[in-house]
Amino acid sequence: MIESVNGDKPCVLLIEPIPSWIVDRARDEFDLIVLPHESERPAEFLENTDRIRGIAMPGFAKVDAALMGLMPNLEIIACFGVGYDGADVDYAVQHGIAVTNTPDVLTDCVADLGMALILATLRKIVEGDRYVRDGRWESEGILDLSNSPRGRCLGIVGLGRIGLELAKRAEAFGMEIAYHNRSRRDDVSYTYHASVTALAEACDVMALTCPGGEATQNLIDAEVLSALGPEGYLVNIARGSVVDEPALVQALLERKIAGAGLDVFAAEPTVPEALFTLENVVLQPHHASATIETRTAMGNLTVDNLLAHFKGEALPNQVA
Ligand code: 8YV
Repeated sequence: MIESVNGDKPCVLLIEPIPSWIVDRARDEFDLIVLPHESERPAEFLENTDRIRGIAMPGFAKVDAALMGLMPNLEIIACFGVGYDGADVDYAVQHGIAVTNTPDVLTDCVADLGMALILATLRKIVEGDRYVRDGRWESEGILDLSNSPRGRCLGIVGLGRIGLELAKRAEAFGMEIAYHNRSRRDDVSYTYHASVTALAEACDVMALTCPGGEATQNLIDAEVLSALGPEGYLVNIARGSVVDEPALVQALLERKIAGAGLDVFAAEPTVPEALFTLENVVLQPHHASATIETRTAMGNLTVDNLLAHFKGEALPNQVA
């Protein structure tokens, strides 16, 4: 929807979904153009693109060179999320457009959901819930036994802020921690593996907490999944793009891995239908940061970054 033109305030394109109360706050501060994610760009929008000086967007929304090219006066892209892989950062840098994100405020909630997915898959929590609701406990007796996280190795791909918090939670459940990063960290004592395949061979549960984007596209492929093996679980709270999704579906269908907990997918909100019938898969609708508290903090930080820019102040969270 194109809102009223208010010449006094900087014009900002806001790409949904962003919580309504954050949109309200943004409306107080900016002359807003609000568009749903992936919507057709209406003619009315195209007539107004030269007014746009800022964009507020979920980090995964596609803001490519073609879209930015329609906005000759664009100065800043404020991503609502820690990831900013949806924005063409190279184009932004070349054109002097600043890029910001919302780190830290979501770390705990994302790590919480990562741990929840580890527990949900290993302990068959969702499967058990379905078993009770379907009356199978009464008709078929006890559910198959589940697996304890205790003593199992969690292999973290991308030991950054979220990975470290996930490691802390997993340690509290008695898990050993190993990780893969581009280089070894000297501030942790966790076991380092120089490749994802070596990590997959060594761990029982592989959790993805690395950034999306070209550098990690299809990092987890058929070879890595086969190294994870029939007793291994995959948990993805990073980006769908990090996993070769057809290879993952095949590995799950053929029981080449034991199960998966997935919050993110290659073509959200479309999820491969083959996964819907699998008992050993727990699915979430990209919900890791989706608490009222965290999304509010993320939204406020997004607006704060835009405000700082338009006031000529240092940006709280500039990434490019
Ligand atoms: C959000 C995210 O789901 O931080 C990220 O990179 O993917 C998430 O926190 C998203 O940005 C909000 O829609």
